[in-house]
Amino acid sequence: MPLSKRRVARSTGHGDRAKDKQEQLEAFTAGTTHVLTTSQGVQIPDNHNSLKAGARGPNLSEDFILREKITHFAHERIPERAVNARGCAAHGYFEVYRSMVQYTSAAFLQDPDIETPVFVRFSTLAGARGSADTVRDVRGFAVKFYTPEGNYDLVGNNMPVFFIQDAIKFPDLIHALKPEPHHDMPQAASAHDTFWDFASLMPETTHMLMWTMSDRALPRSLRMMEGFGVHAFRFVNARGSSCFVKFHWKPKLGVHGLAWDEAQKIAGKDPDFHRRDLWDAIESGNFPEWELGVQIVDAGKEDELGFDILDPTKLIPEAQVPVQIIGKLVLNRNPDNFFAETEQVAFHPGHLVPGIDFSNDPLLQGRLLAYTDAQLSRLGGANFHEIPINRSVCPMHNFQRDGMHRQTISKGRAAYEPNTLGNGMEFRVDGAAQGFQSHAEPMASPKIRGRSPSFDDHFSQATLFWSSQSAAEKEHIVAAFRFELCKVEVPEIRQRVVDNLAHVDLKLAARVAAPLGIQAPDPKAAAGRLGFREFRIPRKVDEDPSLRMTNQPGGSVKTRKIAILVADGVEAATVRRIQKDLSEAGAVCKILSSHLGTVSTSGGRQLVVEHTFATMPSVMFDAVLIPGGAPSAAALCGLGEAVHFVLEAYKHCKTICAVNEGAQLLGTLGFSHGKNPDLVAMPTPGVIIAESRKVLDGQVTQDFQAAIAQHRHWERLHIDAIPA
Ligand code: HDE
Repeated sequence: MPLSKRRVARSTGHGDRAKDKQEQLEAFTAGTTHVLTTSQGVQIPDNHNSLKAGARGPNLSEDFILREKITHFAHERIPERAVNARGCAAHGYFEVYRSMVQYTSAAFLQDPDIETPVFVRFSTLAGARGSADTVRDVRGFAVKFYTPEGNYDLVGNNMPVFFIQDAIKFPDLIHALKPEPHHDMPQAASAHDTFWDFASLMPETTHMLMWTMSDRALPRSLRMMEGFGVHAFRFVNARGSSCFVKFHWKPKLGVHGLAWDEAQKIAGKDPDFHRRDLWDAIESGNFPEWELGVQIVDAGKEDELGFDILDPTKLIPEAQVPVQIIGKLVLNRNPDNFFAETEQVAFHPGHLVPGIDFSNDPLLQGRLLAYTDAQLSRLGGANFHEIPINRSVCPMHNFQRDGMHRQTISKGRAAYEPNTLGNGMEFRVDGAAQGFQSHAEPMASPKIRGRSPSFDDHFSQATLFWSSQSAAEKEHIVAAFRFELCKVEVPEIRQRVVDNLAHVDLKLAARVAAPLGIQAPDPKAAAGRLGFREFRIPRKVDEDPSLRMTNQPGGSVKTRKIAILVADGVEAATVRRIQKDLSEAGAVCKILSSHLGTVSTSGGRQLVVEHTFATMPSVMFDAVLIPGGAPSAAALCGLGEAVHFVLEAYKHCKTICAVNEGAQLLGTLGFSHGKNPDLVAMPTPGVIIAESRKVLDGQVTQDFQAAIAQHRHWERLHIDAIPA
């Protein structure tokens, strides 16, 4: 794997140059060997037979080789994370584009020539470790920066807001969301009574519900989703001046979602869809990239935002405070071992470095309690910072000692400070100006168990999100609410949800309510029932284009997957031309047929088939090419799985290109083809019907690429009528 050629962040001070993270991990990495030994290093003579009293006799308890092997096996599992259990991760680096010295003293944000090693773990929130990747859910986006001043963790999500405002509600939220406790169903899904019961009684969830019911909850790829720090944090510069900062990760490949029907089918066909996609992209050298953006709000200016910056159910609209792009994250190496790295990595929003500090966001403050506890119970003791993936690359000195699984052999007799016996004053605390300085925010308020009235507006940003969506995205949100609520058995819960939604937008609520067998939505009933104030802070912006996923600039075919459907008699020249053009543009083309092996082309050659329709259905691809060749087209038209492939791709609004006779396969959709006047003409976005001579002069691939770069053609009509 290419090692970065540039300078890697290394430790400063103490004369103890730390290795970069990869070198550090290599010191703990073992390959396989042909000589088997016990864990004590004793060679094993026979790994197939246990020790017995005679060939047919009982086992002997002195068989320490058997006992060690079985005992270790019985202890191989650790508790999964209470939330965000399903995850995958990768190594990479971060580099800042320009010094941020004006705002923060954080060393890794100063020098554009320095690459800081990172380990990034993506996850779903609700599902268990073995659940499917493409469920409707928020995604975790946790980044560990191994900086020269210690580890900094930015433990965020792919949505900029959260369900609740105060940490004290987190266990309630998660208990409602997780499978119901009496029968442990459903897995990794919010579409059940307890979740919507809770949500309908907590109007502060409304803004986040709009996000989770949108296509943001169905990323096409982890490489194509944004990340957010969610809370306001503080930057603090060397002079001690502080400003608020919100963090954003912007994917270079754009932000794209799956169709809901597609996501559900993928969950069955390939539950590892997202982790496989990430792994394959990195293995093939298509390193995923994100840019780091910050929204900076000067101290004292936060009151001008129009909402409380400490409220984690609010975002700062980009139309109000633009995002400044300050650096780049590249993931360029897959882990060597899932358990050792991805499972044992321990994130904590309290892993800070000098120059970055917390805000008083009550959700963030509550998180600070939780993460160490989570690691203690998952990783079995207080020394989890010594696990290789969690070690800092800078030296670490303190007098914490001993405990389960301690690795470090600490020399000397003094395990306290101050001391004169531990090598003189080696462990003395340096002057007060060094090390992590908490921002000296003045505090003078009475203790109160309560919430600021500035947190009371639960709907205006939900309305902002709704108003900012394209027509197609609005359709998807309505359909998602309907899907979830049709699964809710208790009608009163369905009613409460739509009554709440009426505070977001009456038309939205009415459309959601239509198939639910309940009364028309009534905003007054919601307010009366829950006793919330019908309170809205006037918004400074009514729409924010950055909140929608469609119509964003910069789409590309890079790493997009294109299926080429073939049978005997396929016309190969167009296949080769389109394959070449698309591959040069960075797309991945695969030849599919009903069987593996080869098909014969119209020119009498053999074309290698890479996948079958059964093992790689259309939901695994972004676009479809149906080449010409009369025998091939006729064979595909007579093959149910090929016809279904095309119908399903059409239903999921994917780009389809049919050449010459290949267009016959579109017959069931009602398209016309020049040579077949019986078919009904119905031009539709993202469907290209072409003649082979135009393919060979390059025009078709240009159109095909432009259509694929649009991701999906959500505006396509009549898709509900497609039986796929
Ligand atoms: Fe977490 N969260 N969380 N969370 N969270 C955990 O920590 C918790 C919250 C997030 O890939 C746990 O090590 C509380 C917001 C991510 O390893 C646990 C509260 C955001 C991950 C925990 C929150 C997150 C976690 C489970 C409310 C987005 C996965 C195991 C006060 C900004 C990290 C663990 C990884 C994991 C607690 C709310 C993000 C139990 C109490 C808001 C990405 O400690």
